Amino acid sequence: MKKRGQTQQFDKASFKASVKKHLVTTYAQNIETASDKHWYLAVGKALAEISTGNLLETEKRVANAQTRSVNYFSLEFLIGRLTGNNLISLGLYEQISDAVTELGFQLTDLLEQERDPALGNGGLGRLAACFMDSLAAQEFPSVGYGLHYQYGLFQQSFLNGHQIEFPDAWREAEGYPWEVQRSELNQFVGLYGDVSFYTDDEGQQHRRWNPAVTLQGIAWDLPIIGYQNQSVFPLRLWECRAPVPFNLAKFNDGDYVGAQQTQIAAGNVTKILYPNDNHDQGKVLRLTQQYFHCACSIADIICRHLKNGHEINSLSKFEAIQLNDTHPTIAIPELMRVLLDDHQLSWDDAWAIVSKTFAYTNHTLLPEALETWSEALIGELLPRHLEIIFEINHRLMAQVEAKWPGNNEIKRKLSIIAEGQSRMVRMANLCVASTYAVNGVAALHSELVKRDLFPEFDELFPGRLQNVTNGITPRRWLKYCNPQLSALISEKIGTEWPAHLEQLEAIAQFATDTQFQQRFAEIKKQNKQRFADWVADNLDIELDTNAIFDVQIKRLHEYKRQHLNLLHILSLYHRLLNDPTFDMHPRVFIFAAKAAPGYALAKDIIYAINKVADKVNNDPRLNGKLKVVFVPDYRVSLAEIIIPAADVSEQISTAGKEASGTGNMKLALNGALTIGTMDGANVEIREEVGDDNIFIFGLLVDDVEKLKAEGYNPHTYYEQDSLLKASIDLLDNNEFDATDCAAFSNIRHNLLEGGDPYLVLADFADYVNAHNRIDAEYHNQTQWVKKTILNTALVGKFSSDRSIRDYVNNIWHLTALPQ
Ligand code: CBF
Repeated sequence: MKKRGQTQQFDKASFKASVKKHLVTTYAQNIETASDKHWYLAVGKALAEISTGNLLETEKRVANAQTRSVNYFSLEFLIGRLTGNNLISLGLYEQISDAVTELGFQLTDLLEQERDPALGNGGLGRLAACFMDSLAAQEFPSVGYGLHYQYGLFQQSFLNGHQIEFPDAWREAEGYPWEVQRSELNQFVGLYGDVSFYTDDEGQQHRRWNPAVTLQGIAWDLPIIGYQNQSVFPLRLWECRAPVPFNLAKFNDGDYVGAQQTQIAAGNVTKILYPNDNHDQGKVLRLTQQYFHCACSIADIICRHLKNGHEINSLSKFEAIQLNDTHPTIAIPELMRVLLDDHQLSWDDAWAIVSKTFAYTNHTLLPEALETWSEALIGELLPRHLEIIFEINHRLMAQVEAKWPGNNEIKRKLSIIAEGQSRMVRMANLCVASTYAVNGVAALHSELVKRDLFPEFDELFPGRLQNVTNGITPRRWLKYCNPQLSALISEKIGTEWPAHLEQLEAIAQFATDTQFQQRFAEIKKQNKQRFADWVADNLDIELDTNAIFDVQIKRLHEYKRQHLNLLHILSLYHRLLNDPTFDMHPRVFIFAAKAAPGYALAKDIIYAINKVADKVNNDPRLNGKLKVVFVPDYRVSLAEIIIPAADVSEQISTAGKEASGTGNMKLALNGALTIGTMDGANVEIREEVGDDNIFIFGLLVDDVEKLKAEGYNPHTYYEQDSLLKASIDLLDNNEFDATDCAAFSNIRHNLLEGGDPYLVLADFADYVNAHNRIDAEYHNQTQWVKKTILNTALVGKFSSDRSIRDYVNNIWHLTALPQ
C-alpha cells in the first residue's frame, strides 16, 4: 500500500491491453469497428479492475483497524458520472488521457458516452454522493447503503413546451462498468405474515415474526475512490429479486405469467426511484422499498460485525448509522427486532445499542415532506415492527409524562402515533426519540428545527439537536468541472486545495490584481462559450457570451420560486417594449429543472417559461437583450457545464423553506454571484463572502411568519405596484401562447386567488431592485470580477470535507484509517 498523496501505480501498456481485452472478451467487439460507447465501457472496466482491487484491500484495512465505521443510509445517491471523477481521484487523468489517445480516441469524447446514474432526485441525493466522496477522501471507514434502482430519475424532454417523462435505464444493456456484484453478501428479507410466541429451552417466552413473503437482496458495490489516497469504500446498492425466480411446474402447465409472478413482484421493489423531491407519497411500494433497503443493510452490518469477531453487544462501538432524512427510519425497529428476536437481547440491552447507533439528519421543514405511514399499512406489511414502534412510543410517553406531568397537549405533539380517523406513524418523531443525534443542514435550518419543529424534543433531550452545515465536494465541483480555473488556482496557491478547500482563501490576495482578474474573467468567458456551444448544438439557440448568464438550476418547486424569476423576466420584457428610457445589459436567463410528474403547477411553470423563451428569443424588438433557455433533462453532467458558465446564481426561495441548498455553494465556488434570500445556507454564504459580494433581498423568516399571521393579501401588492401588475397581467393575455394559455392562468390564479402561498408578490419589488443592482454593478467589470474572485476564494467552508469532519467530531466519532 502506498502513502496518502501518492497516486495509483500505472503501467500504460498493460492498461491499454486490458482495455482491448475487455473490448473483445467482455463486450464482444472488434477493435477496428467498436463504437465510442464500447470503448468507454472497456476503459471503465479496465479502471474498475484497479478500484475493485483497492476496495477489497481497504475492506481488510478497515477490519484490521478495529475502529468505528459509519453506515450512510440513503434512499438516494445522485452520484453522477463516475469515470472522469474517478480518474481524478485515482490521480490518473493525464495518463489515461494519453493512453486513450494512443488507442485513437479523445478521453473527453469517451467520457461523454457515460449515462448519468441518476439514483436521486436533487439536493438530498447529491449531498449523499458528496459525503461519500469526502468520507473516502479523508479515509473514514464508511459504507453507503442505497438501492439499485433499475430506472433512475426519469429523463425529461419537452414537447411543445410541456414536460414529458421517459424511463431512465441508466445501466443500459451492457451494464454499468464500475459496479461489481457481491453475491456472498446477498440477504433475505421478509414481509407480511404474523407474529407468534414461542418458548425457548430455558422456558423464556419470545416473539417471532413469521413473514409470508421472502425477497432476496442482491448486493452491488460501486467504488467510492478516495482522492489520491488509494482507499476505496463501497456504495452498496441492493437489488430486489425473488429467491425462487421461476416456477417450472406452472410454466409446464402453460401458466407462463404465473410462472414468473414472484420475480415480477420482487423486481418491482427496486424497479424505480420515486420521482418526488421534498414530498411524501405514502405508497405501499415505497414503504416496501424503504424496508427492503433497511433490512438488507442492517443484516449486512451485523454480518460484518460478527465476522470481524465482535460481540453483538458491542455493535454501537463499531458501527454508526446515519439516516439520511426519515426515508430509512424503519431501520430503527428493524435493528430492535433483530436484537430482540434473533439475538434474544432484553429490551433495555437492545435499546442501549440502538439508541447509541443511529443518528438522523433532517433536510426539510415542509409539512408535505415529513413522512407519516398509516399504522394499518405498517401493521400489515411489518407486524412485528409495529409492535416495536408501539413499545418505543409507550416508553417515550412515559418520559414525557415524567417531564410534563398531565400535559396531554405535549404528549399529542411528541407521540410517534398521530391520533385521528386513521392513525399514522410519524417517522420524524420516531427518529428523534430513538437516535443519539439529530441534525439540521444549515445554521438557520437547524435553529428552525429546534424552534419550530421540535421545541419540546429539544427540551426533553438537551443537546441532541445539532447543526451540520452541508457542503459539496471540491473535486467534482471545481477540479473536475472547471479544469481551467483549477489550473489557475493551482498555479497560484499550489495543488493541495482540492483536499483542503480552506486554502482557497489565499487567492483573495489576487482579487485586485489586474492580470489575475483578466485571466479569471477569460476563464469565465471560455466556460460561457463551452456552454453556449452546447446550447447551440443541442437546442439551436445562439447565446452571446457578453451577456450576463443568470442561472437557476434545481428541482421545480413553488417554494424555490422559479415563477418569481419568471415574473422578473416578464417585467424586463414589459419594460424593454414599453419604456423607452429603460436599458439593460443583455441577460440570458438559464433554467434547468425537473418537475415531479404529478405536480401540476410545477409543470405549468416549466411550460410557461418555455413559451416565454420561444417568444423572447425570437422577438427582434428586444434587440437580443433578453434570452431565456430552459435546458431539458437537468442532471449532474449538465450541472458540470452550466455551473462554471454562470455569472449570477439564483437562490430565491421563500425565507424558511429551503433547508440549505447546495447549488448555491457550487455556483459561488465557480465564481457566480448569488442573488438570494436570507434562507438556508445563503445566510452562511453571505457571512463568508461579505455583504458586498452577494445580492440579498426579500423578507426574513420572521417577516414571512408575521405577514402570514397578519393575513397576507397578494392583491394589495398587485394593485400597488404597476410593474408587478403589468408582469402578472402578461400571464393572462395570450401574449406567449395563443393556443393553450391554461398554464399561464393557473400560475396567475395561484398567485392571486390562490393566496400566493410562497409570497412571490411580497418579494417581487425587492427582487427587482436586487436585479437592478446586478445590472448596474456588472457594468463595472473590474469590480465585478473582483467580487467573483472573492466568491471563489471565500467559500472554502462549504467543502463537504468540512461537513464530514463536523459529523465525525460531533456525531460519529470515527478515526481515519491508519496508512
Ligand atoms: O440537505 C440536502 C438538501 O436536501 C433537500 O434537497 C431535501 O430534499 N430536503 C433540501 O430541500 C435542500 O435544501 C438541502 O440542501
